[in-house]
Amino acid sequence: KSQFQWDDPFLLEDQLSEDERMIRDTARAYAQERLQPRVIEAYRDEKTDPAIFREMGELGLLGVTVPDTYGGVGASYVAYGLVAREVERVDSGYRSMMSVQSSLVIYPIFAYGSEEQKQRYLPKLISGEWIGCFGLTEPDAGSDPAGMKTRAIKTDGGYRLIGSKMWISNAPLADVFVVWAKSEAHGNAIRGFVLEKGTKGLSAPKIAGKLSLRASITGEIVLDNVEVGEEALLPNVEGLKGPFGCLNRARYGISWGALGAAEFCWHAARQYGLDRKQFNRPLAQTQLFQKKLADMQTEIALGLQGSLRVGRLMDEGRMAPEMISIVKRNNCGKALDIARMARDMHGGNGISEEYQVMRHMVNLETVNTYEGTHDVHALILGRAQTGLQAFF
Ligand code: TGC
Ligand code: FAD
Repeated sequence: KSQFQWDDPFLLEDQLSEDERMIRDTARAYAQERLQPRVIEAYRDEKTDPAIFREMGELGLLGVTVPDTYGGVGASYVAYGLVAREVERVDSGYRSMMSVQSSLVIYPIFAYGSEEQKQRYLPKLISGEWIGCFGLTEPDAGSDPAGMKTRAIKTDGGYRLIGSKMWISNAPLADVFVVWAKSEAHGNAIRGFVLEKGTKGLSAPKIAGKLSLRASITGEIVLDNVEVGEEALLPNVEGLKGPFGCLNRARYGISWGALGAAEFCWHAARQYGLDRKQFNRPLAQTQLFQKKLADMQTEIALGLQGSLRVGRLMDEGRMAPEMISIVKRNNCGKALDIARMARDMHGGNGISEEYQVMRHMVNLETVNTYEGTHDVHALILGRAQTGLQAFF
């Protein structure tokens, strides 16, 4: 009989290539040695350390799937997912910083940009010297980005951008802003623009008072008649498929990341149950406690296999966005359930910052909401199997 490995029930490790394991180990060592020691304070004081981008960049964690021509690592989407899992094992906010930079800023410039844009932006974004953000959501257009009001008006030699974006990760620290707007000159189609910090009329005030994702800074983007040249337009995409093409990658990464946070909570609950005695025996020796651990183990093991499969299909060029909706929705929802359960299993200690499970739980509320809420992904999957549109 083969040995059962409680923390890797389906032997995920065996399904990874040597390169993927190496990248994963680099991310794990960085996350545990450099991020874990600062997260409790960063979260408590709502501090985002910009040095993290450069640290990740030095290790190649920001351009995992980008070819080395632009400074990337040229590795697989599975490797990218493994990095997200390791970073989010520490904090969803740190993974958020990484996934916005990689999937939502580097990717659109790589996939839709001109050669000049790629040369100008990619090396500095991949090294972490420049920080990027992605502005799609607006105060009145969240789940329905087609309802955006931000517009680009044609000028001699360029565009004038008017509007505002809301809930934008990294924005107050950003050097580079990928912003989506309806362009009058393109029949009101949604187009992407790459803006630079310091451009007149562009500002990014911090959103204060967040009770979730506090280690990752979030802001608005205000576009008050921002004048840019033609070279700011992303030339090679038009319509919502532009931002959605980026979201596919970020959502996929989140499906791995959320399970990293869930694994932290599961392992913490198991250890707590082994260490803590009530009624003269370890909590882990009670049936209810063991049932909860079994549920956590099962959902995480199944979820990881799902993300691995979707990653392999992405690497083979066979991904359909609905596959990503399945793993983003399910893994985030399950991770949130697991974090809530782990919080409960820690009793009173579960609310203390020291035990960290409640921080993960509160973070996962955001992770379940951004990049398409749990219910929006249900509607995407409902439409795909019935052919019926239920959004409106
Ligand atoms: P719909 O009619 O479905 O599609 C419009 C056009 O887009 C194409 N498309 C896609 N292309 C590529 N990948 C996908 N996943 C795509 N989904 C749709 C589609 O083929 C069509 O193309 P074309 O050429 O025919 O025009 O559009 P809809 O308006 O009905 O969309 C509905 C809905 C609800 C699915 C969509 O709007 C949606 O996904 N809403 C959720 C919004 C969202 O996810 N926002 C995320 C903002 S960014 C963020 O949260 C970052 S947090 C990051 C962090 O900090 O980690
Ligand atoms: P709404 O769309 O108003 O949804 C509210 C509720 O209504 C949800 O439960 C939703 O599921 C439900 N709902 C909506 N439509 C329907 C429907 N048709 N049928 C049934 N139920 C429905 N955006 C960016 O562009 N860039 C970023 O970097 C970014 N970072 C973020 C960071 C944080 C910390 C947060 C909280 C958000 C971030 N977002 C970002 C925005 C995020 O993507 C949106 O919050 C999300 O898409 C939901 O939009 P909304 O908040 O407007 O909620």
